[in-house]
Amino acid sequence: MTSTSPDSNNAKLFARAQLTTPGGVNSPVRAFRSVGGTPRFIERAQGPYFWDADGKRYIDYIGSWGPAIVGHAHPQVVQAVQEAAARGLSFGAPTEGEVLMAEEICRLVPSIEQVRLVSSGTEATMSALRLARGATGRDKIIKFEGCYHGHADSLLVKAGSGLLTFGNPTSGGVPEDFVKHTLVLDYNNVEQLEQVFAAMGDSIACVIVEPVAGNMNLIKASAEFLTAMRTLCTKHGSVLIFDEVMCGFRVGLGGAQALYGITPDLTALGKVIGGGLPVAAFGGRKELMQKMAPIGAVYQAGTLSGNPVAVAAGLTTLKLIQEPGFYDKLSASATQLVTGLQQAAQEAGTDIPFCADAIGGMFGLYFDRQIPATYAGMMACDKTRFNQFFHAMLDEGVYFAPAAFEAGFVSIQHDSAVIAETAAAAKRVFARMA
Ligand code: KE4
Repeated sequence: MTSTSPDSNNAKLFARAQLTTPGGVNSPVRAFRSVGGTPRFIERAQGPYFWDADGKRYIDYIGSWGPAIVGHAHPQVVQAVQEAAARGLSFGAPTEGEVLMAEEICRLVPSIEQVRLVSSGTEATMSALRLARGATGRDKIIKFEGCYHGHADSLLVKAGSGLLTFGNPTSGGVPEDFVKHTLVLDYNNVEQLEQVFAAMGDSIACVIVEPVAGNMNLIKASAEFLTAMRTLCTKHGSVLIFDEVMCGFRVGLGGAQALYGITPDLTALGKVIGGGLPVAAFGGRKELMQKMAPIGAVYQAGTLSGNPVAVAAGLTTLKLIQEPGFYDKLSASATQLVTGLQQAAQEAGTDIPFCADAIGGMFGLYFDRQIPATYAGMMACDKTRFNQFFHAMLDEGVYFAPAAFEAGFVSIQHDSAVIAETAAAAKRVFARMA
């Protein structure tokens, strides 16, 4: 019996799950619909590994899509959660932990003078957008094709037919009216951004961007692109929102804004700050944040916002990532991985176009001859080859993101032996793909 044969536990669980949950999953990407096949139901995880319902071990390069940066089930994180849980799970009243978390975020991300904790990245970006609109009194927002900011209605939108035409919904159930103020532009296209601001800059409430994009595979913003964005927002009184839900504390301790030296007006955070439990946040300039209820007119709320057990996991994770040399080691692992995979492709003697890239603890794999810098470039990568590679590596016990347009993640527990094991598996796989 393999992990996907009809009598496997994965297959049985997937069949059962689909009876009571749409697609059998609680988040679409988990359903393997982009790569095909049977999703693995994870039973437990430890360090860089997790085990599926059939007891097969995988080297995990998803890390819960970013949160597991210190490795799965880190003893200090687990202990903090156990101790917090023993004091009660949720109170619906303020706690000291939330103050400690807010102070830590403001200390580590200097552009954040005040912060509000929420329970998901979607809530963080949705609230930041509402604040930008409330603060400017403007409706129009700019996002970029390929960037994902969660599933708030006005962000589920694809580019309109022309440069200045507003977006069209990408999801059922989103009325045209909900996206008619959303402009979708091309990532890393400075000239286009300048044209739009020249035409309507004074009516733009905000620009929201992933400063390092991880939802169209890994694509890094050019410094010129982010600099132009900052200059134009300042000139026109628009709010610059950095969605660092994924790249925050992932590409470096201060996030992408520290790496690029660009100061946004608002930042959305998530994933790492919860260490695997539901903590996200939005924050920025105090004069903006002061507009939030209960002291301001922009409403936002959440029953479990700042949940004490989740905050305990996040605070412990934030402590661990500040250990000396943490990001040097994390970056070195990601670099060793992408180098090892490229060498594996070359040593296998395959002429399959393949390259890889990394920044901090996140990486991208591209079945193409060059690393893409745009959404169109990413879409030109060979998805069929990726899917073939994905499943062959899964059979080898290596679990990459189940979609060609997702980024991957290492943890501090992915040491050189784990990376070498991955590269050796890749060499066997590339040789079979040739
Ligand atoms: P959540 O609502 O899923 O916590 O966060 C939404 C979000 C916002 N901003 C960025 C930059 C994000 O990457 C995300 C969520 N990332 C995806 C990974 N592609 C989560 C995985 C999933 O949807 O299951």
